[in-house]
Amino acid sequence: MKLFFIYLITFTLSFQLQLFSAPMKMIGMKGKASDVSKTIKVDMYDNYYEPKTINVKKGETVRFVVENKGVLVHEFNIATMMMHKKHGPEMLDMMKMGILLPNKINKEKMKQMAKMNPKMAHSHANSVLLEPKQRAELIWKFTSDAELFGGCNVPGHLEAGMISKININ
Ligand SMILES: [Cu+2]
Repeated sequence: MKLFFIYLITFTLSFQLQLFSAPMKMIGMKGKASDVSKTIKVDMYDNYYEPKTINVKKGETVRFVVENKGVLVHEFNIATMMMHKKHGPEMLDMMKMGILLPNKINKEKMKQMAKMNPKMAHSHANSVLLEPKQRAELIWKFTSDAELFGGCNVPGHLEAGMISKININ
């Protein structure tokens, strides 16, 4: 009987996780390089982005060239405010496990932990996580009208003002 409840709880939890991943479609989708019609440069500092406002058109595929010009690890994550709030605790877990250090990402540890919990691999199509001086590209297709923000979910950064509004016209 006890075992049955454990199965039931596990099933319910995995079902809820699927529901949580549903909003991903609400924010758009990973874009194709061949569809890119605009490139936007995003510079990351401690703790803010340049630019603070990002203008895109609905249906447009944008290449974001993100560069970390600060001395801390930063993320550029495209999401709704609700998704940013949910993502924060995941980053805090990464910090507690020693994967995410203030100015460095422990990639070895990240690989080890990801074997047990894929979330720890921190690989999302809608975000990049960069060490100081690193640069990466993110191609995103904006297909929805959801209110989106580029945000950094490294603990404390979003609250400190590391957030840019994305206007979809
Ligand atoms: Cu940050």
